[in-house]
Amino acid sequence: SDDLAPAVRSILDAAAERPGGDERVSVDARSLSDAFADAERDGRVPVIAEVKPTSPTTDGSRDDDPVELAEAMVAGGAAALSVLTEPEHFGGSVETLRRVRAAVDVPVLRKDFLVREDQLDAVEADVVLLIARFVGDDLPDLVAAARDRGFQPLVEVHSREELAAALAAGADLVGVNNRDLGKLDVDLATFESLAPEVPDRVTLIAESGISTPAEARRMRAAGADALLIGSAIMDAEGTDAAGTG
Ligand code: IGP
Repeated sequence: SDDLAPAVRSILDAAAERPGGDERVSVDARSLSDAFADAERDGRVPVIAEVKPTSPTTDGSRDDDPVELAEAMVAGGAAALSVLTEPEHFGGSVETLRRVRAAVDVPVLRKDFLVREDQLDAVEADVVLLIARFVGDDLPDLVAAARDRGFQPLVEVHSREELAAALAAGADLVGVNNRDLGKLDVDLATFESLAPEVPDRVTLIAESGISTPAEARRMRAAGADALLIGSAIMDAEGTDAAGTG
């Protein structure tokens, strides 16, 4: 029914088949909002730096050690990390996330296309991503299931309707993805148009397409509490995590 780029459609089809964990996890999560507050106090823009070995919009794959990259990102000032765990299209794995989380002390987001509650149990993380467009009416249940396990759920939206669904589901951590998963194109105006609709009590993250200090400033000026940056930091090999503002 949903009009998705073929790459995204095949990611989702594979995600629906992916098994969950055998045992229910119970996480002692590192607080994302504390990490953001610490960064602000030190005069750093709160950045979630993403370890993304490859993606449907990237040429080729990087073979840098993800743990070394993650450590460099934290040393460079990243307030938190995001680790892709989707195996087929992003080169991720839950094992990589486990190793990264053991190596750093900042909160780590599990970036994946989770569509079922049991998939939350695959690995411990501090934050889990729930993409409103993909989970549809299951969003409130998945938000609750994530919290029951100790995760901080980050609900990703790209439209006014999805934002309303996220708020109705009780999300207090919302990410606006500037990338349209239907067409895979990026427009920073997406964040600018949705940010004014987000209540102050919600921690608001600008996701995707941020690759220059000017773009980082633009998202901050529009109300971003934090920025989720992948490709630009991967291209800089972790050296630019603190250079965004
Ligand atoms: C990072 P970028 O343009 O800085 O590499 O984007 C992140 O926002 C992007 O990887 C992302 C994503 C997602 C990936 C946002 N939402 C959902 C996979 C699934």
